[in-house]
Amino acid sequence: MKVLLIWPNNPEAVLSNELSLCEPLSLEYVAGALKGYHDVKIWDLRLDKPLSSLAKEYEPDIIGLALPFTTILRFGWDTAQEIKTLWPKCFLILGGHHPSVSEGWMENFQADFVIKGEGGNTFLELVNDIERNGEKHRPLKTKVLESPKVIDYDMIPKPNRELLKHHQNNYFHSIYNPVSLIRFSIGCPFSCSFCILWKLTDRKYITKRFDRIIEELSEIEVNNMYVVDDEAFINPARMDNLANEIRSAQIKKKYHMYLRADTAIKNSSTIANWADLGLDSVLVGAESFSENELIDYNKKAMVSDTIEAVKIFHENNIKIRANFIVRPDFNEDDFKRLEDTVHKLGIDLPSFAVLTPLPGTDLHAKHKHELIANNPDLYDCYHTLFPTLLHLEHFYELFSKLIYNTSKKNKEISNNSPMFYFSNDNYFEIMINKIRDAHKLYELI
Ligand code: B12
Ligand code: SF4
Repeated sequence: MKVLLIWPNNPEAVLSNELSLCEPLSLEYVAGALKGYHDVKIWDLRLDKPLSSLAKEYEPDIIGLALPFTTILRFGWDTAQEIKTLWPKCFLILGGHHPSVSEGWMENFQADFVIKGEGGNTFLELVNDIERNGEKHRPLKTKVLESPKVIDYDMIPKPNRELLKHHQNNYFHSIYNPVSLIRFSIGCPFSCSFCILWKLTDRKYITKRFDRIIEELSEIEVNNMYVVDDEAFINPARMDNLANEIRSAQIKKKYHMYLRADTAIKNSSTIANWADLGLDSVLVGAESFSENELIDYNKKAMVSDTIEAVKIFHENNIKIRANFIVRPDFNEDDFKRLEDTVHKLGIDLPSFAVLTPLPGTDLHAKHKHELIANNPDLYDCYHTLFPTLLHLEHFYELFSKLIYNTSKKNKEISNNSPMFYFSNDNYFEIMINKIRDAHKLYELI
């Protein structure tokens, strides 16, 4: 069967394609499961021609459309409509993070199937069934298929990165240009109230075999690796062994990874080992400088952990991006305090997320009836869905100033200390303006 996998574009995203544009690893995983059985093409609408041009030369049997974020839904609806118009006989199958965790706003799609969870194997079975049964396999209304939960990484076929090799130099993230994405593990044993990731594996930490990791790393040509594990260093002994394996395979790359501050301070020798291997920067969820807020988020960490972790990272020449939560009940003093503390800490790039009840989280379950808007566009952590203490316009003014004042601009930085994350000053300013004007979005609702 001819299978087309589509990654949609969100031209209005606050974190725009000019600031970060990553390879659709999810679709490479789905394509990996189909490899050798079906003829697959991946179409990245952020880089490739519009679907109307593709339709002139290509007639797929089945289309898989990714819905990776809640914020993509509005453009996802438009893309699904276009697919139905261009290829009316095609089977349309949806998958990705949003439909895996939520039914919210999904009724607007006229898809044949929705696959929840890790997609590859279930997608392959479905494509095989459609090949066998043809039109008879089309359900009268959208049918939802639930993939079995991952309990062992060996269940998941290797991603097929060959299909997007022609774009490999177009994908970048912050200072990592070009970049390639990889997973060493899935899952996290913690259970922060604002986070969904631990629920996807029922708090299990599921690891990929070393030989599979080495094989993938050896095949990837680009030097910069963005490791998209939920918490990469949960098992430090394993990470030390992995570092040794990568060293013996003589693979030399730079790594950007996610981890908790307390993991770093408890395992400073593992961090030093990875720094030696090429760990160049980390993203740490600092969240707050209030112990009570950390308890409220069920973070199971202390404020002092962040302070100590910054020292460990800097001793090892690892750049640190730390994320802080901006609460809707912030007053002017809270914004000022957060700005001052972030300056004092010496974080290379602070980033800020408005407390967001992402679909499927405990936070969402607890507060879903209190939200001030019912608009998927706003689930990007740059907008509030909770009522704010300050007037909305003032809240966004202070929020945009906080980001602006704490982020170094490229023009202020010498050549040997390149900018981290906001890789382009002009698009950074556009982003700041979008946040400052965000209060206007609520008038449209
Ligand atoms: C890397 C990443 C990014 C990258 C971009 C990724 C990309 N390729 O473009 C960057 C940094 C740019 C980014 C940005 C954002 N991100 Co992000 N990101 C991730 C992260 C860490 C990894 C994604 C990934 O590659 N996973 C690995 C793949 C293999 O897993 P998967 O996506 O779940 O795919 C599997 C299944 O879902 C399924 N599947 C997926 N697609 C399809 C399609 C079909 C047809 C089928 C059948 C199955 C299927 O099969 C796949 C393979 O098994 C995830 C967290 C996570 N652990 O997933 C957050 C995550 C997806 N991001 C999130 C968010 C909120 C955002 C932002 C909206 C907010 C922000 N402030 O950063 C922006 C949006 C940017 C934009 N322009 O629209 C949330 C999404 C929550 C939600 N409900 O929307 C997540 C889950 C993190 C979180 N906070 O919980 N992100
Ligand atoms: S925020 Fe980080 S530590 Fe907390 S549950 Fe999610 S992945 Fe784990």
